[in-house]
Amino acid sequence: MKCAPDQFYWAILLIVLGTFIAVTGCTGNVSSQPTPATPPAQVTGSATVNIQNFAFNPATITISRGTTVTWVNQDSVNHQVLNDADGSIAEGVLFASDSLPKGGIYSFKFDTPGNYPYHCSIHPSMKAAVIVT
Ligand SMILES: [Cu+2]
Repeated sequence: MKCAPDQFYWAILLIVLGTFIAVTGCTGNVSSQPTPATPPAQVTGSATVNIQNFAFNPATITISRGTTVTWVNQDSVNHQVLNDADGSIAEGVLFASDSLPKGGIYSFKFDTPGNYPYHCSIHPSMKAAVIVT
């Protein structure tokens, strides 16, 4: 009778150990594999650039890739957003709005990191940039 409790505890201990080994044995293979480099989380947010007083506000906006930028024309004159010519990339090839009247909006989703200078084709002095990280 004195031995019974000890045997009981040993049995429990063996079951717990066995379960522990079984569980860690299964997951051990997974965790021992090299973890593939996970890309930065793709943020699918949104950002707004106001076009006001013949200027883009903010003039430089930094966003995560996957973010959609929406330009809103607050001026009473038309503006047109399009990417600058940059190396082999021609003006307006990456993104280009129509001529936006007051209240007009244009949205573009930036999926690739980089610097995207742009301007207003109607008023070339209006320059700004989107930086995608
Ligand atoms: Cu303009």
